[in-house]
Amino acid sequence: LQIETDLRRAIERKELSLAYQPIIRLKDGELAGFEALMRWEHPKRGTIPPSEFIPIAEMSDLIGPLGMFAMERAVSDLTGWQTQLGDLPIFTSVNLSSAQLLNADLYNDVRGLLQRTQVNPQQLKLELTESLMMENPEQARLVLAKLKETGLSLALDDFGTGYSSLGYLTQFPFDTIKLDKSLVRDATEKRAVLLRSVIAMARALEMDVVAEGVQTDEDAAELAKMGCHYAQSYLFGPPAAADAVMRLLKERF
Ligand code: G
Ligand code: G
Ligand code: MN
Ligand code: NA
Repeated sequence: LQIETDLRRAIERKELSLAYQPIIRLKDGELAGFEALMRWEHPKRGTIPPSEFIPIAEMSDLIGPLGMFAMERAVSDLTGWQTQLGDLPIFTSVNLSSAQLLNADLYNDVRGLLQRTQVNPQQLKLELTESLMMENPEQARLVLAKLKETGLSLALDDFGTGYSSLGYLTQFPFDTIKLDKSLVRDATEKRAVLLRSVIAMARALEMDVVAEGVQTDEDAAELAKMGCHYAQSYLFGPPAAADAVMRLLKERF
């Protein structure tokens, strides 16, 4: 596959970058952190979205190096911001493919990165969708537990979509759930009942809740009333490059 060959070279050719989307604390509207989203600027084909290249990486041996690139870049950007501005009360959330959980090196790679950079692990979250987690739940549980021992936290992404099951909330050591935008938008009365219940359940399990794709200030206020901790959506800001984030942080802190 040509695109696989191209992807293989993309890291060393510096065609990959991260875009950071703000995550807002609903209680006070303060910036709480960012989700790091990978971007690929292909020299001939222009910007290729992760929905196209992540599955290709997952089907080859590329997801490991790509995933570590994301984590390393996220940590170095965070370190860079804090070198300029001092310690910041923010976290960065990096996507981890469940295919990476099958990689025996993952835990050592992550631990090595944390030790090498001395980044505060409490400022790092890894977010996973469950799509491949159930292929080998024992392995997934084991690796996630070891990752948590390093002090970072784990978020269950895309909650409320086809794959997710309530069972995941107790079977795996997640600290946070991210409500998928399909569940959050167009909050009809019935959906509000559902949202309120899911948020209450998560809180009872001592998990933080992030609502994705919140469309209006009214919906944000409603979610805050329901006890939802955080929101991430275009309403609060699009994904932005690391240097733009630096300017944003300078204004806020
Ligand atoms: O960036 P965009 O808004 O198109 O994100 C689409 C999806 O791509 C995200 O929901 C996320 O699950 C996935 N994605 C983005 N960046 C990464 C990454 O670094 N690693 C993995 N595994 N998935 C990513
Ligand atoms: O990892 P995850 O699949 O949750 O990634 C979030 C995706 O949702 C990214 O592709 C991001 O660009 C997108 N996104 C972020 N905010 C909004 C929003 O307000 N509306 C919609 N439709 N998509 C959003
Ligand atoms: Mn995500
Ligand atoms: Na999501």
